[in-house]
Amino acid sequence: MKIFSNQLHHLHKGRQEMFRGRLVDCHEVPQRLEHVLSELERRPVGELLTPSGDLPLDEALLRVHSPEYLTFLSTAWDEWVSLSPDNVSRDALPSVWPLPGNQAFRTDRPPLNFAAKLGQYAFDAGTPLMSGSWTAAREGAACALAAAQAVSKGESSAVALTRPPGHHAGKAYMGGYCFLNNAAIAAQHLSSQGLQRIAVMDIDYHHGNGTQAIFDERSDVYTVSIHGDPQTEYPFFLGHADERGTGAGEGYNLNFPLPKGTAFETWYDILQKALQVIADFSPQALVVPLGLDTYEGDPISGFKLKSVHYLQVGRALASLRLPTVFTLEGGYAVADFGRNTVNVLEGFQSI
Ligand code: Q9C
Ligand code: ZN
Repeated sequence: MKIFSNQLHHLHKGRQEMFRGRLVDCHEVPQRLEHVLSELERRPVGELLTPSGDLPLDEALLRVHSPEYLTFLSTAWDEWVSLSPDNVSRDALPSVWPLPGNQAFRTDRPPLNFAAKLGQYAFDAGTPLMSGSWTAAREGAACALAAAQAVSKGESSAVALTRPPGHHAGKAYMGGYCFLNNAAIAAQHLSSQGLQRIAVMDIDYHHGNGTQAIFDERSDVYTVSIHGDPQTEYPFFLGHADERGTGAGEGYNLNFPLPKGTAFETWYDILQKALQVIADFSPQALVVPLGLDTYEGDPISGFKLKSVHYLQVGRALASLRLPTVFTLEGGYAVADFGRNTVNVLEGFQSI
């Protein structure tokens, strides 16, 4: 198993996020990844690598994200600082949005104001953009691309230790601590290399809205997600069971919303069901957006999985016997994050 990471993830270190009505310290912190790396030193489950510098990253990003959005991300920090020199020590957070639907705000006249642009490209106020966000997100995406490339060249599995995470990011929007959709970049790379059926099994606590939306109209990438019911859980506005895909993609998305408070036994039954659906699709490869915020100790989530259960989760994923790419998503019980992550990988490797 090849494991890709990059120390440049440290460049993304948001200060505060809007959370339950006030600004709180960010949950998505650099130490998360350091805990995974030190656990991997204790329990090596694969070969630790840094993505090579000559990956076709720009093409890979443009196959998933819009050019306007990528230009926005790559210039946002400079634009923010150009508004006021004081902004150097402040993160950018959106505060105004063009509410969609019959409210009829215009989106045909792209704003020049930076706060308005941020509202155009971000769907929440929980995702601070700071000086290093673009570089860190880009290098994280490079890990996802490198992992997908390794698998498409014959490696049986590869892991991208991505930070910031990615599964909430859409074609042209950021949110949920995510900027670039690493799992979609990996899946799209496998598709571009000629695979005709790819499955995505998202096991983060939160619905993988970005990945679902990116592949919504496609029948060659089957997106499946198990998550907290969006009626009560973030991201609220997507992730219901009746979302089965659109047009040619109809029948190729499946959501399993579960109530907050769900414990392992119920969650695991649903995982088995989801994996059977994936097996019936007979995919040629699997992408797993791996969130560990299903953990009982997670400060912002509501499932009740225990550390030991993640070994079993890894074994269940491996039972599909598919070439597999993991991307790292949520998980905010920072001190236990390394153990939980490596438990999945060790369980996966034991099959
Ligand atoms: N402002 C991932 O696990 N919570 N993202 C915001 C409302 C956002 C989680 C609360 C949770 C995002 C990758
Ligand atoms: Zn999550």
